[in-house]
Amino acid sequence: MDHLPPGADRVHQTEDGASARVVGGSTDRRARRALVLVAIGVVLVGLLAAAVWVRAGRETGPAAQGGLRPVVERRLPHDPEAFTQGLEVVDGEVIESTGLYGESSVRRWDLDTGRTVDQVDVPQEFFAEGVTALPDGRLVQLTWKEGTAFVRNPDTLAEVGRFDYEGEGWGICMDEPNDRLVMSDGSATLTFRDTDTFAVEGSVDVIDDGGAPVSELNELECVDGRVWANVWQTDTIVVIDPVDGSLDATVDASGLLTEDERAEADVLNGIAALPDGSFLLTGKLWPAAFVVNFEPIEGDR
Ligand SMILES: [Ca+2]
Repeated sequence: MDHLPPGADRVHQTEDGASARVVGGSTDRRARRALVLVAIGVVLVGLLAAAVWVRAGRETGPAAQGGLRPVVERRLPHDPEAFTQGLEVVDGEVIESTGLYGESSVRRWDLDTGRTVDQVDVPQEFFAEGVTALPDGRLVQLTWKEGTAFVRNPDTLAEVGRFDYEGEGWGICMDEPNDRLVMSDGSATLTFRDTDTFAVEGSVDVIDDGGAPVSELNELECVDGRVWANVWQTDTIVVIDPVDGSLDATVDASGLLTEDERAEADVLNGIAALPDGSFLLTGKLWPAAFVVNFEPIEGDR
């Protein structure tokens, strides 16, 4: 009804009111449609504002903080046939795990000369991955898709036991302050494991300063309660706060190899802390390893 006053109670209309209800219903639908359109508009504007905010944050905000780069203190030879999957320094010697089916090994080499002192090959059905030392000194060496971790005598490198686990094994390190192992599987999630049973105790999702997951976490190194992780297929190492998965710093480790060396080598994948606070870095099929310290990248906070 044309004369139906705005806001009139349509439920109490008479016969004409019936048609008024129809007209009124149509008006309601238009109003609802308008409301929905306004709501959609508000949501779209909100999303646009959020995207601009996130983008601005990535360019000028926290994502830029904590940029580090390695300063090479010493270069030493590394077996260019070693497909490095794990690197750890124990009592001044390097323990390295190498991968690939039929070529996997665990080896010990001299930190001064790079010379391999001892090597034990892994059965060919296993693709070895990360390695670390348990609190009692025994080594634990992961395998990629086999669900088996070898436990090894640190003196002979011989297998003395095994742990079984679900999913893939990539990197592993011993988080001594928290008395737990930290393990990566190529995703953005780090898993915490019991040092006696290898049972999962918890996990954390690693995120960058914009809140995006940092996946492809590979070789690990636990240092003073932080977890350093090579990001697979990149020259980037991230420094993770395992309490909330946030990044403390990002290392740009590009430029260690010459262009010629790089052409023959595979990706960066080996990080081990040294007792004096420096680090040992290398990569898969790299002809060299580097003792480095990290310094802030100029312009970063
Ligand atoms: Ca390591």
